[in-house]
Amino acid sequence: MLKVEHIGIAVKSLSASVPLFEKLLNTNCYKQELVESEQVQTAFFKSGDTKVELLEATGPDSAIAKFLEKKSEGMHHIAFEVADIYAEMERLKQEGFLLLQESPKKGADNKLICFLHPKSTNGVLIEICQEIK
Ligand code: CMX
Repeated sequence: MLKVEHIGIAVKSLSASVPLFEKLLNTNCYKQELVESEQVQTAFFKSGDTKVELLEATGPDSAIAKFLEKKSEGMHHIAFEVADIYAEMERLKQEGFLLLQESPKKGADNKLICFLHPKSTNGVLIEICQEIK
């Protein structure tokens, strides 16, 4: 895997958390994006070579709504950039990790993404992602 592409943080309210993270990181949110398929509104910040993604649920069936119900606000996932998501998914499958998608899906920030179930990764939700060229 090439690098930590972003860290996802579940929040109850972007309108409250965006200003807080702007203060914390001392940089402006550079993009907000709705990902309808995931029922999330996202807000992105740059931190050096990586990013922070804040995630607010837009519907009750969103993974973020369920996460907030069970665990409250906090770190939701770590996303690693990969050079070839198809090859990496195959490798991870062969290694016994539990992939949540059979094939990559379109995520925020112009990426193909795939998640690994936290039960197979020591309780941490892992995303792998590759920029769509
Ligand atoms: N990190 C760590 N553990 C998590 C987790 C997370 N983000 N989300 C759920 N879990 C844990 C639950 O607490 C639960 O643990 P226990 O069994 O110990 O109570 C377990 O995983 C539940 O697993 P489940 O019953 O199979 O499924 P859930 O309905 O809770 O869904 C998951 C969990 C990871 C399968 C689901 O959230 C998912 O498919 N996530 C991928 C998609 C996603 O997260 N989209 C939002 C972000 C999109 C974006 O970045 O743009």
